[in-house]
Amino acid sequence: MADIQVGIIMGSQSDWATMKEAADILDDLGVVYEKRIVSAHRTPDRLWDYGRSAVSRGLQVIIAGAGGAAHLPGMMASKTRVPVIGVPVQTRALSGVDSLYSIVQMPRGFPVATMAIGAAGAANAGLMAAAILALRDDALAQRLQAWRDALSASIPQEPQDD
Ligand code: RP5
Repeated sequence: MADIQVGIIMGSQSDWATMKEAADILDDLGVVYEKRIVSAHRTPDRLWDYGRSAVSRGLQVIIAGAGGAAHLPGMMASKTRVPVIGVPVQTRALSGVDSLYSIVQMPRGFPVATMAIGAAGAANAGLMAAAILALRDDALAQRLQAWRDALSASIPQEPQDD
């Protein structure tokens, strides 16, 4: 079995509908990943173990999604030097602005590459992870370029009536 390149982690089962957007992109591009529920608040020991072992397990990028008091991406970034891409999950109460603010404003020294709120952010996290891996993987770089070209080609010149 191929080595796992990307870890997709999320604070709750309820985040999966959003984070699946990242997984779908990685599936499309042939990137090997794992998906785990790792909550900063409900399973802090799991978070610690995941971060402590990320380098030795060969993970190259971690995509971390959480909503509300979204401390998972930042805490993971504090625990491992593996690059962390943060996805603010959209919340009902505050529309995900709470998630965004919880993730984006990291203190100097421990960055999280923060994406947009919600599904688009999760999809872009998958693309960003692939772009990082593609720096050292020519075949993946070609697949990513083809994916981008296909998206561009799918955009019509003129808007249509609904
Ligand atoms: C966060 O709390 C999770 O990331 C999730 O977005 C949010 C709500 O979790 P549930 O109450 O739906 O499990 O930790």
